[in-house]
Amino acid sequence: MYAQMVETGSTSVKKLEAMEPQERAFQERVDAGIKIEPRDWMPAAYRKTLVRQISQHAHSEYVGMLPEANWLTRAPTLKRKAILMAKIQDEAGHGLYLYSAAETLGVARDDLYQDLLAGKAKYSSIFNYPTLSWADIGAIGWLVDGSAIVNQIPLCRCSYGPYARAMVRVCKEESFHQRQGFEIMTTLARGTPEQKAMAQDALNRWWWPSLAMHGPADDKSANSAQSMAWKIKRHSNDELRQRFIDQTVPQIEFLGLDLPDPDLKWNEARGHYDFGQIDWVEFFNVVNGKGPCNAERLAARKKAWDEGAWVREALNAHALKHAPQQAAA
Ligand code: FAQ
Repeated sequence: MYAQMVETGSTSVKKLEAMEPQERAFQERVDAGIKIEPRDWMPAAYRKTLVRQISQHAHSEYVGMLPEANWLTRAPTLKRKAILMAKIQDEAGHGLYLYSAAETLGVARDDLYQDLLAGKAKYSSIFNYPTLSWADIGAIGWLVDGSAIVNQIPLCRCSYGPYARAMVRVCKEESFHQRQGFEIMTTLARGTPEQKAMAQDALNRWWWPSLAMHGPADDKSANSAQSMAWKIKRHSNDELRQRFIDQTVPQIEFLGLDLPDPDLKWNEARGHYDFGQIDWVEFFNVVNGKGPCNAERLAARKKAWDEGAWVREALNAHALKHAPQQAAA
């Protein structure tokens, strides 16, 4: 059983025999693949872990709109602009599903969001890098949404029902995002030498952050062991990172671009690609607020929140005005 097996990272997982009856019954339901729903009893730490992961995921979707929004006014054609606008709106929608899923755990969306604005909550490291050229929009769809899909497909089988169900639709939309990114890269890679060079530069810059986005190596991942025992996470960070690399290298070759890492080589014995060292110092700097765009991203979200105050006030006034009719109905 998972609860007895998993022991990675810096945490160890309580064994089934050591659990109180209620917790043991909960773990047995999880082990049997039965979904946990909002009104079911759950250990406080399971609830806390879900709130942490789902809210970080929601914040990532919201902040994640910003790097691509930078190119909305400069998309090369009207069609590209319409596609990009639809993609960015999808990301906002994903944020909304995820905040709703978090709310089923008894937390308030406003509180979670205020933690983000105050710089107290984490969001994905990947969104703290700048989008310097149009090719970056291709690279984000291809590599960032590509990484997100590898991570999120297993989340469709997460033990917590509302999170798992939200992920089903998110993954369908992410799949469109990944394809539109790859299509931009294909067009550039088959274009003029300057366009191909732009695609190569974007690949070189986004490759390593896309690998790091899967989280710290397993032996440094504080939460993995327990999250896997609870079947919130179905695979470790390193497993998903390797899966992403294995599926993406042939796509780089298809595009005719150079590999962004000289150590990327197929390892026949492992049945996987070997790859070079990820810069974990850079990763933790970015996670701790010291990445190239952290301050800019939070300032943009704060500005949007402040400028939306009148909308929230109007909605509240409208709701108050109609409350008596609604109560009567
Ligand atoms: N960035 O113990 P672990 C997207 C933190 S959505 C920042 O391994 P865990 C769609 C972690 O929170 C992208 N922090 O943690 C899109 C923990 O800190 P804490 C977001 C990170 O939770 C595309 C500490 O390090 N996806 O891209 C990162 O077991 C394009 C130790 O790590 C999700 O959120 C990181 N990369 O595993 C949108 C998916 N990695 O909280 C717009 C759901 C780790 O203890 C445009 N989340 N940390 O203080 C997950 O699957 C997991 O939370 C992991 C991390 C795998 C991200």
